[in-house]
Amino acid sequence: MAPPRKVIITCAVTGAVHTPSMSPHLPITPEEIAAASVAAAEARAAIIHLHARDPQNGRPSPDPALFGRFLPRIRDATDAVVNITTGGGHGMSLEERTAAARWAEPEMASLNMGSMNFGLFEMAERRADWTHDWEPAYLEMTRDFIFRNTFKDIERVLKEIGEGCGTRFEFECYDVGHLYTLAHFLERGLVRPPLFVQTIFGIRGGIGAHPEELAHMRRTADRLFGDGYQWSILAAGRHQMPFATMGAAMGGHVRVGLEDSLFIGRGALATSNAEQVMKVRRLLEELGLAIATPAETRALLALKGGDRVAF
Ligand code: KMH
Ligand code: ZN
Repeated sequence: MAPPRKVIITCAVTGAVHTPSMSPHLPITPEEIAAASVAAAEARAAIIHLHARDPQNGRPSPDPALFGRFLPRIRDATDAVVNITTGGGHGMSLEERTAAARWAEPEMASLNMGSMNFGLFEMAERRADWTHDWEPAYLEMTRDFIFRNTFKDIERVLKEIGEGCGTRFEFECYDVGHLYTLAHFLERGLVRPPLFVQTIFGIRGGIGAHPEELAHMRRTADRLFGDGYQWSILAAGRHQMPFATMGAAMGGHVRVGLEDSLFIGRGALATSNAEQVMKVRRLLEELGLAIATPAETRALLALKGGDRVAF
């Protein structure tokens, strides 16, 4: 019998989409982000996708000094692959968004493959009580906000962080056009296989969380990248676990974490990132799949190794 396929679990522990009033379990301080990451890795997440937040008020922060307070702790306590955002938080400049990755030279960084609307304002409509004034303002401003990722921006990240730091990317593709943009950079020789393609469903402004879109993104990526890519799936909010399950059954890797959904079930907040990792792991194992270790993940994605980072 053939051995089971190895599935990479990425855990995105805090992000820049949710705000502190939405869940008491969202990691905020460097200590909380480090502890959440270590627990997620112990639950068998092979990749930890990281943003930082201002420890005083929980606002997304690009400050490399904050990353510097949790990255060494994660490195010392786990073998997980560290993946640093270059998407940052809404309203940050590209310079700010890339500062932490340029400083840390991680094995992986995210790279968002197109400019788009990225609406978070519906989350502001759903609640009246906020701990911090910045929270409703941050969500509301996305009615009139373009998440900027031009060809020039993408090329700059590829050069500065890819070529410059030996970092490889989680290519964040929120719609079909983003796959074609990635294919364009492949044709120009600015990215090389194996590509780690993170297909994202259910962001307001991106492709919807419908099974037919999952199949469409898969078919298009297959056509454009053939066997030169590893496919991963993330879906926002309540779609997180159903899409992880469907995507894994179709041959994909999965991403979970409180960046993408605050919930563990219908109406029930997840009490930790590790709880979501354990849940998706159970689902994968029930499907007869195996969980990729960090070493297997490094081999699948051709990463430089955890000993070749700058933090
Ligand atoms: N928040 C996710 C939908 C990034 O960090 O570059 C996408 C994301 C962006 O993870
Ligand atoms: Zn992110």
